[in-house]
Amino acid sequence: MKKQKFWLLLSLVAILVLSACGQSGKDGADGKTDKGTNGGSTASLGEQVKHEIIGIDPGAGIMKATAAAIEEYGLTDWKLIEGSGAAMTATLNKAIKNEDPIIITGWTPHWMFAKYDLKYLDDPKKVYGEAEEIHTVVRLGLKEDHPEAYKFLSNFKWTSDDMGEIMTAIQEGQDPEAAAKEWADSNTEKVDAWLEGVQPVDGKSFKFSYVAWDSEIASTNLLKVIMEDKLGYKVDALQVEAGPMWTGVANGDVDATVAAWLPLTHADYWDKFKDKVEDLGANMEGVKTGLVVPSYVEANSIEDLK
Ligand code: PBE
Repeated sequence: MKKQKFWLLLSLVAILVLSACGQSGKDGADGKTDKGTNGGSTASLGEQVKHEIIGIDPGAGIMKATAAAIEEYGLTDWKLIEGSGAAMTATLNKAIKNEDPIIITGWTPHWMFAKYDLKYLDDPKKVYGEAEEIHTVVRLGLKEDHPEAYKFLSNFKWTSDDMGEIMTAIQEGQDPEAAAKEWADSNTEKVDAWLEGVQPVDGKSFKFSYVAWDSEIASTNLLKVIMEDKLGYKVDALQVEAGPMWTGVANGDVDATVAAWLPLTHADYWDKFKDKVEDLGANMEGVKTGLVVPSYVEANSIEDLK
């Protein structure tokens, strides 16, 4: 009888110990307690984000660059998820609220760098290029047909801080045109410099093409309100995908775009259309694209994703 009790007790202890081990093993594996914020995490960053990079619209140059990065850094398990700029920032916002790891395709200027604590992953192979700029690209014949707009667009040049002010106002809920108007009203010195020597017109029509990237929503709306309020144009801002944005200018349906990222991001479009458009040069310098993560994510380089 005594012997039986001993064995019963021993097996009870064994069951308790085993189930406790099983429990802690589970915690480590299901990823719920692993935020990838510090050591001690068992799941790799890749496992935690299911080897997904959150991308944007498929026509964006950054999607092509990211496909090249996956190839060049040997990230064979990784997938690039298509979506849109708005879907990407919504996913980012949710991840940051939960302090979950996430990897997105990002770019500067963008309001997300002011709102969240983010970092670019280093790109030692320079897959995302180096000195990137945003160019103003116009249709052939614009100088003859719209000399005033041509001159104004040739003068247009601003900084990422300028653009950031409009982007942030829009992100905080202001209507894009209203945010652009407010910026133009409080930056008259800059606006007047772009308008120098440009004669107003009498209700001529003008068409921009752009993509619904937050940066381009800001720039295109700014030019629309200035050309309408100060120069008397009737401006149409056509929101399309990146391919049609370039095609429209190349075939003359559209007068101009201020959303051409060169030399790298839109290199494909440029190679295809360079003989059918006129490049008025950079309207902004020092812009950037790449893979971006919240700063609490441990990785610092694209190479760390392998
Ligand atoms: N972007 C913003 C665009 C250009 C502007 C970086 C998302 C692109 O990748 O084509």
